[in-house]
Amino acid sequence: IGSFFQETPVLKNPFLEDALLRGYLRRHLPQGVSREHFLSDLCAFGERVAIEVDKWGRECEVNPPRLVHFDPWGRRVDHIVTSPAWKRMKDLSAQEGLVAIGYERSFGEWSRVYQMSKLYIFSPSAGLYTCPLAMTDGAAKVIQSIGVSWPVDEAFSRLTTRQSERFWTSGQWMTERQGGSDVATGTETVAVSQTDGSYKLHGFKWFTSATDADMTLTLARVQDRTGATTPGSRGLSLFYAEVSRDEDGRLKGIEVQRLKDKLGTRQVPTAELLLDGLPAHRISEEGRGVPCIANMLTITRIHNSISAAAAMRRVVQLARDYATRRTAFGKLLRDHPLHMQTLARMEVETHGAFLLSMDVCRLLGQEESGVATQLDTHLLRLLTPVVKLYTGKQAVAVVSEGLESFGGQGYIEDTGLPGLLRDAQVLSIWEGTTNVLSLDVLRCVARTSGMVLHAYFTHVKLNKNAAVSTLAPAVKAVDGALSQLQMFVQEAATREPGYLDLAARD
Ligand code: MFK
Ligand code: FAD
Repeated sequence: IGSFFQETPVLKNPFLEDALLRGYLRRHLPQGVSREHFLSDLCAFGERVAIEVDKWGRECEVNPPRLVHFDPWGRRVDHIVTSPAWKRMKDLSAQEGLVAIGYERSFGEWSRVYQMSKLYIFSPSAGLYTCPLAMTDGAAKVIQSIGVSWPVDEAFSRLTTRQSERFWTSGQWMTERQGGSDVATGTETVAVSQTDGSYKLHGFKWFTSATDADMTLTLARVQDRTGATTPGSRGLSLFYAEVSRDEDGRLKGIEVQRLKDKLGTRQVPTAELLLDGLPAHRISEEGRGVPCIANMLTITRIHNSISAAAAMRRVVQLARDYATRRTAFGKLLRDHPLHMQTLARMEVETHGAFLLSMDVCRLLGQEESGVATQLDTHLLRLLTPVVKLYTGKQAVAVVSEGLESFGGQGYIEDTGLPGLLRDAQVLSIWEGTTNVLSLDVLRCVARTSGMVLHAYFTHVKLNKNAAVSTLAPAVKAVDGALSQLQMFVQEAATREPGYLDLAARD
């Protein structure tokens, strides 16, 4: 049986362990009482994540949601049964203000940086509860931007509350069978107006995530008196609907066809829904559904980027810890220059992803608190699709490399590591694929007659020195790893003539 058992990698307080996050906050946050509150809250939350929440996240993965179509007596109920850990994540999210902080704005223009720092710490341990939180945040943003009034005022207060018993999450039902990227052509769902001014929706939504949500925002085409609808984007309006049950326990106007069997994100219920007279309220002007839901896309894409950076950070943190515990060829992994070079490269990617994502959060906070310049607003518009598409791709590459740094154990399910890779793979697909986001970059360049690019180059010029000092630690880390590597190659060459030629060729 043998007597050796490998020490496992240990998750320590992800705030205290993250010199990059702490350094960023130290450099940017203005001095004052709130800064201390901000940092001590992050530290306490980091402790909670490491000790308590991480286990719940794992439970969400091993105890995924399931769909119960019928009750024991044959009545249709369509219950999505989720794990106790998933429900605990909901309560925790409210109590920790993971959506609320962005709307309370107690930290003025820094509120989004505060909120996203918490989500960054939370995300890799969250059992993907960050998915409903992203959509909840996006829905609150849409409601706020159209002006809060009946019937969505109550919804807004529930989406942004810290009281767990009142807290609601929202879905975002856009994708239909014909098109998830091209919703303008792909949306067949129709809205039939009712005498009281409300609507009933009829259609089929092909992907709806976190379908245990309390409400949703969704797109549909309003039918005129003859039953005709307007095709294309101009025919789409935005609707608000609550997910509720009648007195017999049946979902009102919804049938859950099935839950998707997915590569990853298994913690999240993702359903196919038949909308069969779902009661709804139109909340955009008729035909303005797409530009209205674009506010939601901005928020969810920023959340996506933070999740991507956080996944990279987590795998690097664990791999670094493991390198101090695992021995190969007579020394710890951390003493192998080649292994350190691999970790250094992952670290540099993570730095880049983090800094770009956090800067976009900073711009969002500035815009929302009314202190953004025109340049900042243009930058936010340009960088949102860029950061989402770039970090989505990076996360897959870095997490995959991260798994390899645990050797065979990186491939073993109950280490929790494979789940990180599965969940990273979706980051470039949902909320707009890479190509679709590239086209969004061109869209915003065209719509602003190039002003977004002008803003970008002005920003780069203004921040050249700041960028150099921010990147300095990363450059130093790479330099260190490279000189270690050089020593290693030289050592090998003395031991084995001819090795140098081979290494140079590589
Ligand atoms: C851990 C984090 C997790 C996050 C949660 C994940 C849960 C999963 C949720 C999902 O995946 S939800 C589904 C997400 N779906 C998408 O992201 C759709 C991808 N497709 C696009 O992004 C298309 O570009 C889009 C449907 C938005 C528009 O395509 P069109 O029909 O070709 O748009 P068009 O005609 O160029 O623009 C229509 C209007 O929208 C224009 O406004 P105007 O009419 O006023 O001129 C555009 O300017 C506006 N618009 C489009 N994209 C915009 C935008 N406005 C602001 N920002 C944008 N990004
Ligand atoms: P398509 O649009 O058919 O795209 C197929 C390929 O074509 C892609 O590679 C795309 O990049 C490329 N492509 C498309 N158009 C162009 C173009 N003009 N130029 C170049 N290339 C192009 N949707 C929701 O609405 N709500 C949800 O809650 C939700 N949850 C999801 C959960 C999961 C786990 C997944 C995987 C998806 C979820 N989606 C959800 C759907 C997701 O948003 C869509 O799958 C995504 O937007 C792509 O749409 P599609 O699947 O129709 O692919």
